Amino acid sequence: MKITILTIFPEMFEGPLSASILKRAREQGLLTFETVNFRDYALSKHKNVDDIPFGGGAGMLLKPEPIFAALEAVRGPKEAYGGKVILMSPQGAPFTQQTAARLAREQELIFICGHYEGFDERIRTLADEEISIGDYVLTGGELPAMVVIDSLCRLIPGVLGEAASHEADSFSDGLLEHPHYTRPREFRGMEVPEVLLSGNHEEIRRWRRKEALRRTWLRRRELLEAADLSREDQKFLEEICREEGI
Ligand code: 9D3
Repeated sequence: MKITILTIFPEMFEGPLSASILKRAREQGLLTFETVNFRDYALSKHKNVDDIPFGGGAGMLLKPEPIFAALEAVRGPKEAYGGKVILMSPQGAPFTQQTAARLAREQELIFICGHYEGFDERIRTLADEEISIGDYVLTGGELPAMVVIDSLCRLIPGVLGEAASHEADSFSDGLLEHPHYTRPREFRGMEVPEVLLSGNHEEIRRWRRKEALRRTWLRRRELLEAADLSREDQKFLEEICREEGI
């Protein structure tokens, strides 16, 4: 996959793209990144990328010309270019695992990141999609673009090992995960549940499923509405309600 990022802060991407999984994916040739500083495409002497709003009001808005020019330089003169353009914006569609899975199938993606401020409305015409990572205000679209890139990269075949890619399936059952334990068996008086040491795989499966349901019920009850629950799950939930005094 080729990822191009339009931003006036290309240095913000250097660290995240050069560590851990993303670093390895680049080294393996599974991903290529290019950052384009759209300030380089500003027309004015002072290289302004923003301006005051028509009609008045506080704050500045990103001007259309530098972003249009940068995108045209990236895509070349033709409209034949296949890369999907994603505008990072607080007004975008909420980002989910489903969005990540869909974007992970693309060959090329272009992210447009604003900083501090809003966009001139005409910039929206460049975008195939507009994405927000949640209802909180950040200083720019750069960290949100990194969040989207990080989550979709790990879904590209070959980026994660075999074991880790199976784990993607478990997210799709829509529940929070059961508790996990590693050695030692006892740590500062806290013991690993006996069932996990039993070697009884059916018992372990049942315990894990029930504890996944318990955690989801206690922390994210709304997820259970959408989950596909078996008769066994219903029985576990009744037990959980009794155990938790609900
Ligand atoms: C006063 C209006 N502001 C919106 C609440 C303007 C504004 C502030 C900050 C517009 C953009 C930004 C910077 N944020 C992003 O560009 C952004 C973002 C976010 O702040 N939260 C969640 N997802 C995203 S994606 C891009």
